[in-house]
Amino acid sequence: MKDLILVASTVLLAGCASMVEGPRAMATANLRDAAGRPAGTARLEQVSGGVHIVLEMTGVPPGAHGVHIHAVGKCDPPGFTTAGGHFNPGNRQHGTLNPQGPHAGDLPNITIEADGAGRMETQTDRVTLEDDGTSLFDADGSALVVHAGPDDFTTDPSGGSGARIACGVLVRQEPAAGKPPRGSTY
Ligand SMILES: [Cu+2]
Repeated sequence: MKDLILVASTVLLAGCASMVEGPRAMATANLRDAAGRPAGTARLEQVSGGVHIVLEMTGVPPGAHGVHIHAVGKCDPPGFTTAGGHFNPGNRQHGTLNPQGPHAGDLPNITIEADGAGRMETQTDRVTLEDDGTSLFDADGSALVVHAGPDDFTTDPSGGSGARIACGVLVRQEPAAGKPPRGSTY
């Protein structure tokens, strides 16, 4: 039994050692609706091969809603036009189904259930949280915007997704020293 415990703890230690990496760039956005009420939170994390994004919303009309990263880190209600157009350093057209697309900031729709809550999780290799040409932390920052209707992933410039109903400025989060990576249980 003692041997078994020794083996088990050795395996655990090896597991920990393999998870020790440099701090990963992280960001969050606290979204508010046009009336200024909290509407949800987005968490972004730089991972190998892209940026992992989790968007959780509450108090939003049910149905599918377009979600994009917009080019300017400003969310002035009620129209949120200060967030600018879609984040598009590659000067493409809108839409992952558009042959001339997509914008770097194009993301999947979020589906909101009857209770007004919804969750969208995705990963994109078209943006980074690092210091490079596709960084979301460029000179004027970036914002996450949710629209009134679904994005058709084709129609330039915003997929026919209608008015902007929620917006959150992306804010850098410094990973706490020694904080275990996402998904770790200890
Ligand atoms: Cu948009």
